[in-house]
Amino acid sequence: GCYAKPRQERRFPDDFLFGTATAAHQIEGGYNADGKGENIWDRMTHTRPHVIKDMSNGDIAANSYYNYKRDVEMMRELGLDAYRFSFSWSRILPNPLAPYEVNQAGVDFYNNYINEMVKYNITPMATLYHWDLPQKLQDLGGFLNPLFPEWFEDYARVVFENFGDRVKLFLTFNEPSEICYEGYGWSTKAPILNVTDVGTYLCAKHLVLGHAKAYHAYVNDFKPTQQGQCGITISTNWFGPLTDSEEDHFAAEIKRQSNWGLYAEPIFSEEGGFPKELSDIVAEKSLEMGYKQSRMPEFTDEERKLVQGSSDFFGVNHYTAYLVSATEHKTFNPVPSLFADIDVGVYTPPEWLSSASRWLQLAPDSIYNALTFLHNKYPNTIFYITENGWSTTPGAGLIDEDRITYYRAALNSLLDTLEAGVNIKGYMAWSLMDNFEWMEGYTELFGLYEVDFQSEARTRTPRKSAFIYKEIIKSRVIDPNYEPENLTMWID
Ligand code: GBH
Repeated sequence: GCYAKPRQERRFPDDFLFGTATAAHQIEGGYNADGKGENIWDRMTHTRPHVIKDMSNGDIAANSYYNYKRDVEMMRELGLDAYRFSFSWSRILPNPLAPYEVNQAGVDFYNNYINEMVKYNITPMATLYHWDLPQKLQDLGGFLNPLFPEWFEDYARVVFENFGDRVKLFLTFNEPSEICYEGYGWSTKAPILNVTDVGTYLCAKHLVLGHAKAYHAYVNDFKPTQQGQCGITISTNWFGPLTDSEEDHFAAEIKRQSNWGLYAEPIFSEEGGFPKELSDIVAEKSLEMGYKQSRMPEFTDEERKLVQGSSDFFGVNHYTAYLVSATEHKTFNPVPSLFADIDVGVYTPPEWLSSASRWLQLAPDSIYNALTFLHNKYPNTIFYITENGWSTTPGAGLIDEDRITYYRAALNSLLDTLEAGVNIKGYMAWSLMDNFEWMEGYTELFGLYEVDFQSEARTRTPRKSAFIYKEIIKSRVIDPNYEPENLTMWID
């Protein structure tokens, strides 16, 4: 293909942060170690193991709870500037309703992890919530309980208090749409509630309020001394029109509003609140169906103001693109539901290179398309790409040419985007190592390092892509011809 164009003259800035990303439940294991409480993934995988493709779980995963020194050694091997990881809420607060009862062993674990990074000049970027809600909060309704924003603020304060002296880049939530749509409005993430009519919309409101409360807690009570930044990560794949028709352009816009606008608009737009056209559609369809009010809740003026502008930067998880049609490629959706509300079809051209994941193809220029769009919509915003990566199947081995093709194409698209004047300060590759891929268990692997899940030690071995990424980080240039001499790793 023509994806990786030789553009050796183009350099990444010296202060650009290259990193990798992981999430607590996907790597840590130690699911009941040293006082950790139960979370929604523990509960779901233990009581309904068949919902996971290979009936696996995150009980041990890559065992990073015990292997964190090796993890940091891998970061040093790659020469990373930064590392994105997440805190496990239930490891820090086994009783999340009693935020003064901190589990010291959990805090010690994150202190050790962070200290080890900082010792080697690796900038920690920490997510407060990457999908592992304490089960007790789920028993009370989780994100659908109007008290959720307060619970989240209490937890956020504990995190800022304990780690904010060393962590200067905080993210409140990872991927609101996957939390709200997949977990509450559908059934492809815990807690698989499948409340299709209102689940996504109610969750969205409480999530952005929780984000805003945590943000203001940081700005008012921690930022003055800690001097860091607090943002949110939203999964922002590109949705373009299938044809140039007006209908397809509108379909793509509605798809964007329902996929990431629901969470980005209230925080980053001038007007605040949920996206306009989508709100109108949901309100109209709700009334038609006999609901007393829109299935999408309103914000009070006070709430709207609290949320508007509540982010120092925009974290983008970007993987791929889809083409959207007003008429073609529609699939069955329950009525009412978010997908029935928007009523559009989504298409992936078969010529795009495919990964091991059904939803992940190499779409040309997708970073450029998504990030220039976001930049035009929300001018003066600082962006970080907080995830981007490629999956292979177990047994595919260490020579991962497709992953290399993907990373080179993505990073070339990122250079195009920087040249277009978009302020992107860093890039985190997903993932440092193979890990528990949620509903897919261990059947789709995203690691630059392979993890041997059969070995007790969970031995980590660099794939070829690790050497390519290392060379890009070091040289700040994408050399399409670079080949490692062998697959022996070293620390520079
Ligand atoms: C990220 O989610 C997550 O943050 C991370 O934890 C995860 O390991 C990583 O990416 C790799 O998946 O089309 O119905 O099959 C990516 C989010 C995952 C959202 C797939 C859309 C489509 C499901 N995307 N999902 S479907």
